[in-house]
Amino acid sequence: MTPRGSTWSVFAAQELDRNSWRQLIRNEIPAVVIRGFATPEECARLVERAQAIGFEAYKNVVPPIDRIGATVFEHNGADVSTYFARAEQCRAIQGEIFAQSFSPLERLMSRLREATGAPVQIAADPRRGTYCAGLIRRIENGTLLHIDYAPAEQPDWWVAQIQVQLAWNLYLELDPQNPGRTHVFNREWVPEDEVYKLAGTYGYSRPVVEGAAKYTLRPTLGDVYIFSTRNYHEVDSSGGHRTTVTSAIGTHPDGRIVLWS
Ligand SMILES: O=C(O)CCC(=O)C(=O)O
Ligand SMILES: [Fe+2]
Repeated sequence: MTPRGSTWSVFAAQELDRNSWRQLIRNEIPAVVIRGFATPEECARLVERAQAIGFEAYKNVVPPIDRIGATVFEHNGADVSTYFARAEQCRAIQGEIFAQSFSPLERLMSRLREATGAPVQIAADPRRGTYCAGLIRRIENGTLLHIDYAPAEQPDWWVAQIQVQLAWNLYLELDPQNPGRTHVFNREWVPEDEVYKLAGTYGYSRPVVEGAAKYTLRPTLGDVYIFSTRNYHEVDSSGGHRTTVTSAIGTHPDGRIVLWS
């Protein structure tokens, strides 16, 4: 049953093509999927290479999340130039890992070009430098209920110009019994929601999604899921390792699609 007020016409991820992309951008569907994006061997190889380099924990995040890469999230506020210095190092590390396995980032960008016909680029601020896109991440203890939306969280950054913000996640390593589901609510962040923000955390309190329709994604190995991260969402704890490659995707007003982490 479709709860009242839902803007989604279906509660399943649609295979990526020009039509599903347009529907996703308009928040008419909860997610798109690219099945068979990577082989189990490619996934295992990338995880092995990432593990050899070593994960680090996000700063000040509870429950803990491990990652390889730089995030704008960890440099919110005045810390913009530190991010761009880190982004450069992270591109080098990422280049090394991808060279020894495969580049999900290049593959994703070409799939988006094919599907949308739009130019797809790594986000670059003409004044400050190029963003890093493509985090390798382990969310194993779940997340708080949250959004990822630059106009709300990084209003002074170049990426805050984007209109729609999405995320792609390629699931590289999952516990088959308990892969850690992702719940996406049909409820977009608005500025008035800041009263629901849980002080000192990145999370929001439950009442913000009261009455909202929910789509639940049970991740599958080697598949990419893309959803709008302006919609409130949360991840369950998983039974074992839960490793992804991920970045933000934004639609720029000039028609470009840009990626960053
Ligand atoms: O790992 C996932 O399934 C989604 C994580 C998340 O919150 C995001 O990609 O924005
Ligand atoms: Fe998120």
